Amino acid sequence: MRIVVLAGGIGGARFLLGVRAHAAEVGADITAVVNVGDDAWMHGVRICPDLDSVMYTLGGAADPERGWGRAGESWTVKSELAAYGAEPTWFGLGDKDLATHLVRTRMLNAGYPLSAVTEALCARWQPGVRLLPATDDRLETHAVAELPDGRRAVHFQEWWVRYRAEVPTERFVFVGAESAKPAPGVLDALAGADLVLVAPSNPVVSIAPILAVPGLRDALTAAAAPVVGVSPIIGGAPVRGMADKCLAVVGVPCTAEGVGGLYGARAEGGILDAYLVDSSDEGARVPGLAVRAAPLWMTDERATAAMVAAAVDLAGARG
Ligand code: FO1
Repeated sequence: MRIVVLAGGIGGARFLLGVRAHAAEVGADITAVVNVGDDAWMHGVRICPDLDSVMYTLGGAADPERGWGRAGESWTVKSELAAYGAEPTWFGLGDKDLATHLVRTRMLNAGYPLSAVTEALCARWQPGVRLLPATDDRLETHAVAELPDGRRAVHFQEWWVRYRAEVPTERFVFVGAESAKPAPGVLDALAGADLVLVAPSNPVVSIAPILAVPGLRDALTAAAAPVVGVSPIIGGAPVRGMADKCLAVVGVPCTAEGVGGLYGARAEGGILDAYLVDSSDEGARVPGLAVRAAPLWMTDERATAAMVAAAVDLAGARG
């Protein structure tokens, strides 16, 4: 069985732990198509937060509380940079994490595409799933917001980390999306999938930038496989992160139904065939979608694997 997962960072990584556990039981292989909209150049290195969160989490090296960066991290370089007044001082660049960015930057500068760089980094971490960036091209999420120095576009990382999404924000722009191409393997993975899962990631700044890659959304809607979404909102609140603030920017209610409606039913021009909501959202309805309630708290790998089994079952039931 071939499972393809569209995923962002922290929530996507936790979800993929469960997908991997479920796949081990049923003998499936997994391809994760991961968001690159968070990616940024900082201090001269290329940082890929969502790819790294997935790689470190599945490689057993992620800091469990933060969900990003490495366990047992130190911040010597960060404090030395600050001593020089080298901006951005607001970004948490860890010493161990920096090695990943240095290797990535050296390979990118040598001409390797991001997908090849990711494969090389994964040789060390052995995540147990194939990790593909949504695109090898530059696609960055920027936010148009009212900042202390006026209204302007700011990179997602600054919006998210420096301003904590607490500035009046007009919209998100996926810079470079119009000329980006799906990374090698992405379209084939979608075409050959037996099941596609949309992880409980931030629908606005993690899933939408994946779908913004020209050709990717069409490949998803044309896929023979059932497409099942997992709600990132439980009882009207995001499980973690700031999906509520992101949904407000695009005018979507912060509810399981709101996100289901944002994704939409494939039969009606959307991307999903079915949608898993938390037990507390039992009774949620999304036009054109088969909706089922199941416990969605990813408290541990077993709980998440049970979620995945429910999604697989729902996909089959739909078929
Ligand atoms: N998130 C923060 O809230 N503060 C940070 O200082 C921070 C540093 C950081 C460094 C490397 C990395 O891969 C991720 C990092 N993140 C940080 C998370 C990052 O902002 C992600 O884009 C968000 O978590 C959204 O997925």
